[in-house]
Amino acid sequence: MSNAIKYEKIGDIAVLTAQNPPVNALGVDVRKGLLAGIQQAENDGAKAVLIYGDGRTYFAGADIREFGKPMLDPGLPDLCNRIEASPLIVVSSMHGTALGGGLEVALSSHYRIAVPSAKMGLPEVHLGILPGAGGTQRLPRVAGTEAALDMITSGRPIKAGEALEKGIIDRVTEGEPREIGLAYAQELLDAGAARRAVGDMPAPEAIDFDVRYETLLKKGRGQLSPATAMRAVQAACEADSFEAGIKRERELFMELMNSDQRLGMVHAFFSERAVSKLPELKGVAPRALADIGVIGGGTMGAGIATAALLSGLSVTMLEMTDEAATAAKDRIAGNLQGAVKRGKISADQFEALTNQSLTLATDYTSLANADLVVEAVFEEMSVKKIVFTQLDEVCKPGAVLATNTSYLDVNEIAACTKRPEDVIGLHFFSPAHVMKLLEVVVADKTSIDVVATGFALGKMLNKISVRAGVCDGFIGNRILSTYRACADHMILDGASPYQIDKALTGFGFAMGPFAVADLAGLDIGWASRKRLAPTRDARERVPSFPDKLCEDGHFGQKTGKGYYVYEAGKRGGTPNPDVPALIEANRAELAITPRDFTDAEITRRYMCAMVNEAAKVVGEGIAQRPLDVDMTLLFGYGFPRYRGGPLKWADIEGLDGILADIMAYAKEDDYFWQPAPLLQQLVAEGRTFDDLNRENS
Ligand code: 3H9
Repeated sequence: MSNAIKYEKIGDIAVLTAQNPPVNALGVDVRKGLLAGIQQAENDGAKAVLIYGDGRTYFAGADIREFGKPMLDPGLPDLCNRIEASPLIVVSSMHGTALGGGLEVALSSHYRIAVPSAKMGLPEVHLGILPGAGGTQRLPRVAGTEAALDMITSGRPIKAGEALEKGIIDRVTEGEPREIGLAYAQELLDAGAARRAVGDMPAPEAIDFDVRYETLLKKGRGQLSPATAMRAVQAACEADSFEAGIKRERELFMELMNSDQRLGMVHAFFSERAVSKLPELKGVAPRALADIGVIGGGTMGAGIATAALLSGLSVTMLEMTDEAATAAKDRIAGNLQGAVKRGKISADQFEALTNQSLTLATDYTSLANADLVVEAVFEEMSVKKIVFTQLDEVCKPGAVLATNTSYLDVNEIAACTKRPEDVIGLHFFSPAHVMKLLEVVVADKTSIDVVATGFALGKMLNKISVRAGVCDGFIGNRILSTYRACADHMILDGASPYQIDKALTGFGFAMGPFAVADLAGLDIGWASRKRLAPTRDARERVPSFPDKLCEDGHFGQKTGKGYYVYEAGKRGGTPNPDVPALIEANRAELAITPRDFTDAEITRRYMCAMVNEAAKVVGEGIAQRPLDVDMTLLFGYGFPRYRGGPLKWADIEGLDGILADIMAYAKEDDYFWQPAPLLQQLVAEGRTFDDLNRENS
């Protein structure tokens, strides 16, 4: 028997206990142990088998680290079939998270019981695959086609109570999984209950699968796993036999397992967890966080305050005047009302958060007791310096002083205080109570426990926190300005903003760069261009059409007009008919004869620009690892998760081809297309960005 499964016989019941912390993943040792355990139970004369997990959970699924490696016997599908075929009564008792292969083992058992807090689901689509151990065949047989499709294509787990209602489990009982499982198994034996194999149940009812397939593909913006998983459920309904359905599931599973999308999504799964685990923070205790100050109650400050309140922190909101403070409170209350609507907080909690946890202030001395203050005032160095000078005067020793700047030099801000070691950048993304990304910007003198505190705050606020070094735009906005510049160059040379947006949503981005610019506000880029103008290299190609839009007062969605025209009450916009003339005028000024671009060329150039700048960001140490860039783009910039991030995409695409294209583009513009030294080095050494991830995690 393997160490991962403990075998005992208690009366007529053989007990198989999974002992594979932290989540009892179904790695090869667990699979071997389960197989041997079933065999031994049958040899020992047991009448029933109980399967449950030690520690925090029943099996949380197949061991994702085994993906892409040669499959070691016994495979999970065979194991599930073997469990189901056992002549003994097999009972699974679930707690924690019975996910993926875990739920598939439970569905192969003949009876299922769970504690009320247990959650269960088939989240495989989020890893770019589909349930591959009978889940697409067995779940619709117990829950019906629609319920199964919903769970399988969304990957959303459900609670035990709902699983009971849907017929996925037989009983929900308070208690320890071992005790309730043993009692249930004994009760079944005492009642002379029959073995009950889900595979023997009738096939579920068919629906119009072709229509559903198209809907799923469209909804997934090119993500294949939900639509392909649906085809496997279709086989459960339409195949000649259960075995034929399982065979079809296997074919589709292998198709996805061998896809680039699986590589991208598994990279995203592990990177999401690795990103905040910095080697330098091991053993460093963060400073205490209970009271937070926020300066500035505009959209950003109100969003940060909302996120802090929702995570249980007390917030003092500092504004310039009573009226501005009241407006800030209204914004926060509006955000919190959204949380009430979504069922995240109750009406009573809303009252407590807005009237007890939130304090309004117009005087800096109100921040004297704050453990951390984050400013979200106007993006202008002189304004930031005034704020930090005042904070330096009033804040208690040890308070963390944070700036939410998106571009400015955090070293310069820190230098205007007498405690630069306490100063850090916390770059939130708008709306800050919704967007998952937080860039923790570490300045030259920031002390390590302040960095740890930045990450601790990110965790409390349920953010994906990424460490960034100081440079113009840090990780995300620096890369954004490069790929946006590439898009602008393509427009000067003949493409339209609408073709570019379409090509990039076709690639899987949530929005194209021009729709994003309209959403963020065109004035932001305008201010940044003006700021950089004095130091700009004469060789840089800078278009004038974006400035013209701003000069005419068109800042995007907030003014109703930008690259698109927005009508009140309507989602999205339609192309602004004034924009082509602005672009043509700009081309005429520069004596450019426009040419045609294919969508493929647009995407390739855009991605090459993104990867090249990302490689510079890693090479210069602004991001410590390629995965930090990938998570920044995924959680803050709408990069398609199924592609893993720009540097994972680059690895999959082939770094040598990308470098060759950059060199070819450099023949037209050798200032913009300067190849990143790190990219050149990796190509020369035949290594990948993922090699760097492995070396630095
Ligand atoms: C599948 O089952 C395929 C089958 O249909 C067919 C096969 C033929 N494997 O998230 P946490 C690690 S696909 C390996 O921080 P939490 C995780 O990386 C699978 N490792 O904890 C982390 O490691 P580290 C379907 C795994 O409490 C540590 O465990 N199942 C796996 O916040 C703790 O994880 C899923 O997709 C795994 N399956 O959340 C479930 N799971 O400490 C994926 C976790 O080194 N897992 N690890 O960073 C989850 O959703 C969450 O981990 C879970 C716990 C909710 C379970």
